Amino acid sequence: MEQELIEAMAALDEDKVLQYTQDLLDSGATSVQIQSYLNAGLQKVGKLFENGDYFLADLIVSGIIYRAAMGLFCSSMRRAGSKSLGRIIIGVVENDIHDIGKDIVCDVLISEGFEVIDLGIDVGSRDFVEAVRKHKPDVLALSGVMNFALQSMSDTIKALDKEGLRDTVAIVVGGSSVNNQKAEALGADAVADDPADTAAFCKTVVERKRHEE
Ligand code: B12
Repeated sequence: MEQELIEAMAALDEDKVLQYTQDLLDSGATSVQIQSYLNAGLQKVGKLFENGDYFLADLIVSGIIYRAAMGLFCSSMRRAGSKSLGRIIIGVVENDIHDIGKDIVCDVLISEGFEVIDLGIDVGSRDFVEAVRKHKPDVLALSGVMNFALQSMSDTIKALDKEGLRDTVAIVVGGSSVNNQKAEALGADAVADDPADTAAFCKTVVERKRHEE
């Protein structure tokens, strides 16, 4: 059924994507597994777009279908009531509007018990700086998918440095624009492509801070 889900996502067949996602959930597949199949389908959509077989409208539809499928299991991840583990600010960096990955990271962090302040998409360095100054988060999470997102991430980290705020917050970067090497060059504290890794990093930061207090 995995391959069928990948192909249905690539073919932008919403009914089938929802049906296979539900079938996989019923048969005990984890949300992480299902996400990996949906992502593989999106990789194919990206390739079809690159080759000129798909157009912008198809990318838009792929995003809508992906979110609909995620809706089948993400809502159950939300956790209410318990005390916040720590505060995270997250946003998609300037000029980039791809927010599906960022939203998955948000859902996982919230389900793990963090307070998440989501600044949304196309967030400029000045807005990140103001948000860090105002909310004093434990972690700032920067998301970027486009190649040029690296420049926006770099601008944001430099702006925090200039304002004397860089050392007040741990920075994790993610999204398909970054890897370990690029994150190091940016001056980020960590890179993660897996939302669970992000949550683990945030927990380490918060525990270390509590220890030092
Ligand atoms: C859906 C989609 C769109 C949708 C986005 C809808 C939305 N609301 O997000 C729309 C239609 C808006 C869109 C627009 C464009 N897109 Co587009 N899009 C895609 C597509 C098909 C899927 C992206 C996606 O959502 N992937 C799934 C998510 C779950 O993956 P993810 O973002 O990487 O997130 C995961 C991890 O990276 C990580 N993560 C993400 N964020 C963070 C943050 C932190 C802190 C951490 C720790 C982890 C983390 O966790 C997530 C879960 O595992 C990709 C193709 C592809 N295969 O990636 C092209 C793609 C990204 N798009 C592309 C392009 C070119 C464009 C446009 C320029 C098209 C155009 N001509 O206008 C515009 C750009 C608009 C802009 N300025 O941003 C190119 C990018 C090329 C590049 N690398 O620079 C791609 C690769 C397609 C291609 N092969 O050509 N797109």
